[in-house]
Amino acid sequence: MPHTFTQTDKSQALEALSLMYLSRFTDEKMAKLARQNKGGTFQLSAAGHELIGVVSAKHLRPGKDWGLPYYRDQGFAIGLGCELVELFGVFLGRATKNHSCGRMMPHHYSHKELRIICQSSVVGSQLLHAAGRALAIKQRGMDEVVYVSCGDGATSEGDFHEALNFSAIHELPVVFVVQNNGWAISVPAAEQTAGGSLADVIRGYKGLGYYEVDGTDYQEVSDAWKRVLSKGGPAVIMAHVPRLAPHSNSDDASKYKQGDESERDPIQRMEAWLKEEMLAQDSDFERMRKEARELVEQAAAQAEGLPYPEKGSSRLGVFTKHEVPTPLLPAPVEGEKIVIMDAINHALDEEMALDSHVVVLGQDVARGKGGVFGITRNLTSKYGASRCFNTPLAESTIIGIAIGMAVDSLHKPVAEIQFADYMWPGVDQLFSEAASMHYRSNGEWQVPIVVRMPCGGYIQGGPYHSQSVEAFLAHCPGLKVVMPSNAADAKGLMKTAIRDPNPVIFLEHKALYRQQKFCARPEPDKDYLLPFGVAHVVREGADLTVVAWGMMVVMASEVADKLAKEGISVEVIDLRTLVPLDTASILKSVQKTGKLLIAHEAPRNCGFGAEIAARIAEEAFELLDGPVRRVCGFEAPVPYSKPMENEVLPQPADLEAEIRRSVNY
Ligand SMILES: Cc1ncc(C[n+]2csc(CCOP(=O)(O)OP(=O)(O)O)c2C)c(N)n1
Repeated sequence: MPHTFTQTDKSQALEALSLMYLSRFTDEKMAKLARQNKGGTFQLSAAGHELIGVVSAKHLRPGKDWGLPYYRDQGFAIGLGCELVELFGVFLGRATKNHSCGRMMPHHYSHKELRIICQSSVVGSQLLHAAGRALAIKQRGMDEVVYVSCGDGATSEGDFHEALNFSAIHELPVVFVVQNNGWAISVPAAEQTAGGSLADVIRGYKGLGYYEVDGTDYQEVSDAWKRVLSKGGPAVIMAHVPRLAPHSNSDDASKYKQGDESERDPIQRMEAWLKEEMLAQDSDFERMRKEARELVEQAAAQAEGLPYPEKGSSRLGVFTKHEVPTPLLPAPVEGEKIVIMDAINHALDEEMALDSHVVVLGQDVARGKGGVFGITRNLTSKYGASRCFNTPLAESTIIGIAIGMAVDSLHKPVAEIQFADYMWPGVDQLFSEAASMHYRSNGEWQVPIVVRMPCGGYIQGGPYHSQSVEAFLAHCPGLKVVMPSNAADAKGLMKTAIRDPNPVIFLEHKALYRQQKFCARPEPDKDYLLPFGVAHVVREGADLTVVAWGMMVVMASEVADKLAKEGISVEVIDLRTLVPLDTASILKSVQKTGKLLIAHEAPRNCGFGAEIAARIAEEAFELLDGPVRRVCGFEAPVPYSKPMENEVLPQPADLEAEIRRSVNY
């Protein structure tokens, strides 16, 4: 017995089918273009996934709600309003306004006006961005929803579970759609998930809605969406779909997959259902298919006519340009001195007072505790629980949530990683996501986050509370890396970091947090900003240049003071920021002294000193009167026992010996 459908129901269903045709024919056309060698080489077909994507898109408000569709979610992209000509343009590597302008492989969607947040190739990482975006929405009381999709394979990633957990804790307006085709390339569900189903695991997250649907059934999917939206809060829609094509056009599914899934083709099922309900007939489908094919052909032809991205453009857009306004204020020379930990706390406090979008997050950062070093103390009581909040003990969550909050370019999350040694679970979010999103999206999206990391040794922290990680961070394009050595710089650099539209890593040496002798300084006022990329000549000298950062600045200054009494004149340069690097100041100094020594705490092998040495050798070989030398940590984890720690980390005596050796060369 046919149901009763309104005219709107009918036109919505027919529109969904038209969009599904567009997606299917786009796939077919792309496959053909790839064979014809027209510039597109890589394709991930969405065949089988069209209905779940299209129907999901039709439940969102384009430009208001947020979308994070994964690579097989072409139906969603087309359904939300992405232009076919741009999808073909990306496929052919041509210049397009949205979707990366040739930087990403096809099917990695990014569209600022449609609020499709730039997608990477890392499966599952976008799920935390969705949760972060939903948190920002909820905190601001906005009537917006976040949609995020992934495959069933991606549900094995930790980020999937971290995102569900975080969304359930905060009851966020986010819908996770798992497009479950039973395969992750060649790995079947049984080898992916214990028992083959995550239903019980997901239901275990209290407060999270769970809806399991046949993702090829128009009514089931529509009903699930209606229930999800009317209930509000976080939900998972587990949609079972077929994968009608191989994983990609470089995959041969016959090597691992038997059987034919065509009877589950969502397009055929949709046509059959429309006929059964007497909403359409064969002649309608023929007409709609013809129209869709024409649109696809037109778009492909138009895309073939698009130019390639401009010559030289591949080197542009790693960072968003940002300059600290001039004139710069000088640091005060008089006044009550503060230590580095106070300076950072005051910088956070002042920036939070100035801009309600500045938020602080991390493990233990909230309330009276204020982080294990007390840097964020008092910020919750002053600015409220939504401005300084604890996260679960999960570094990927901390950085992923910060990214999701920041992408509206309004929020300025300042995330704390409790110890730099524990950044590694969050490094995927940092390196694969935050660092490159601006570049990948051709400047469409920015990630203005600050990630604070207490680091360094000399406090008997042992192998997991002593590491110096700056070289790893500086190696990743798209991250700025800052490390102050005194309180005035710490305040000025932190305020600049918060105002910078790029991801900034703020390294804080634990052993200097309360150091008085060198590090305590009169406190600069609230307008004091220090630009990045400007090294500071801590003391002038004529015989040798020592380049250092963090603890080594303090140590080098003390050793230089001692040697000055013997008439050895050492110039000490504090880099303050490693990225950007002030090579000019080093060159200027070496021009005067002819000798360069680089001091760092991290192990010598591939340390940041190697980079400086290489640059000076390349650019200023003629200025040198001797070899560029390094005083570094030994290539070992930093041991706990004090005598052992002393052997691994550079000591004043090591610095002194190397300075003497270089000066006497
Ligand atoms: C973190 C990560 N590991 C490995 C890959 C390589 N890879 C790309 S797609 C894919 C399979 C993903 O399967 P699933 O999530 O089920 O989505 P489907 O392709 O089936 O739609 C893999 C392993 C990747 N992109 N990211």
